[in-house]
Amino acid sequence: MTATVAAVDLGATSGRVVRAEVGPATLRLEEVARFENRPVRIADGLHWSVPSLYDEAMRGVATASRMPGDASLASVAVDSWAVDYALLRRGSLLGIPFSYRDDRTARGLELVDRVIAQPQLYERCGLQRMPFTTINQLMVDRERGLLEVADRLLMLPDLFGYWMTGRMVAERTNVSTTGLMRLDEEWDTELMAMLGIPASLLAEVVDPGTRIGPIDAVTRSHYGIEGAPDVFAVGSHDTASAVVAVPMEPGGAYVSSGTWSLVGIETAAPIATPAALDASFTNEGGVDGRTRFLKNVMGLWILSESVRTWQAAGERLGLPELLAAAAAVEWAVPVFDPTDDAFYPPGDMPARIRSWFEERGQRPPQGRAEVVRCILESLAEGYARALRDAAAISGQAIERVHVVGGGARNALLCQLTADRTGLPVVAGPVEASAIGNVLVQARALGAAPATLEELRALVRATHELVEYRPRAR
Ligand code: LFR
Repeated sequence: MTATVAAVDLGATSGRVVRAEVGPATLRLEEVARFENRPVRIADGLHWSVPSLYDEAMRGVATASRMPGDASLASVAVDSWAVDYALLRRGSLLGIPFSYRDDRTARGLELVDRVIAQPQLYERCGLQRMPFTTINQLMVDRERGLLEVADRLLMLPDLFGYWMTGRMVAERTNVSTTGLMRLDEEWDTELMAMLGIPASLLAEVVDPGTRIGPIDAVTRSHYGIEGAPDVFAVGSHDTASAVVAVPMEPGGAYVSSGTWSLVGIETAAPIATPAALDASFTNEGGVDGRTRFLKNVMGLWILSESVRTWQAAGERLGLPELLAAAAAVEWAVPVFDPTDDAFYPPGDMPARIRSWFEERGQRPPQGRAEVVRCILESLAEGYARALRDAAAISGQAIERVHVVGGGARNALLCQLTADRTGLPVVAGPVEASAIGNVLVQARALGAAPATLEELRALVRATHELVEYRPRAR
């Protein structure tokens, strides 16, 4: 038996809808819609264009439901980047959800720090200190009086689930990125009381694989969705879904490489020790109760913002040409720390890279090719350091590194990662989040194998993977 399902996978720069056929030995995907995700800047800051993203997603689902094939579309699930949320009152959206790149998060961090010190917070939620974490954002909402009017908080995939079905839930892997969930995976209502965030905002927590309900008739008829697909919760945090689709075996580590690079391993339980805190490691909830023990390393965002800056200034070379030029750089380039907060906000990355070196009395890279090479070498070195730390802190040996997501297409980055880690790198699949999304739906429908190990074996058997061997240095 196979199941036909659709994944809505929203990334910080683009979204897509994928239709898939999944069975015990089948995993076939077809992209049916792709759309840009462009944040809007208005008077009070940077927001996601949530209604247009929803509209694009629903049109894609309609296309997926109307495609020729033997089976009708059985179900749909949404995954997206983490931490961002909507506030509602009596079912209506209150304002336009903010983007995590909005600079109000700096104020939020300050407000949280006044209430609880970082080591105590880490013991509770086990998250790396990042400006965008939901609790920081909520403290700004609280200061602005918004929490007095809101009666519900929904993470963005849960908002879409609510709009499709009328049911409000809080999917567990995504909730684990809020700072409001304890390591034992219960809402941290005590912390919320300390911060002045009302616990009444919270929805019922559900696990990946939970059926939320059918897409309602009004939505189906408005968008022309055929049949009556069910909506499922999956690993609605895109990285949780991506990790499901990492074709790894014991000894495998991953780099989920897109806008961000999430570098780490899967562990049976959280590791919120002082060593993990010192190394800035995060413990996020994985599918099937696993822990994603990983570090956020800024990612290809630094490269895409650089290209954007150059193109705005009239540069004609596109990314493929810039990467080819960077691959031809045969001399050593300096490396910067890609986890530095300086690279977090949107803006002129080449200028920030230059200042990073100048402030340290070092010679910055010169010209486009060297800058691109420097970004990729710095990311690869950041991955190598994070993986060394992950192995040392967890005691889990790492023998192989899997690169999934868009970065798996970047041959130079994969090769440099092999060189700097001294480990073989296996690249692919590129669409890991969408694959993890459809696998968890198909499993809930009884069409895909039961364990994560078997799901990963299915990915290995059905996808072409590229291996990079470390070169002598
Ligand atoms: C990747 C990701 C990361 C999260 C960041 C912000 O798309 O979901 O895991 O830390 O975006 O939400």
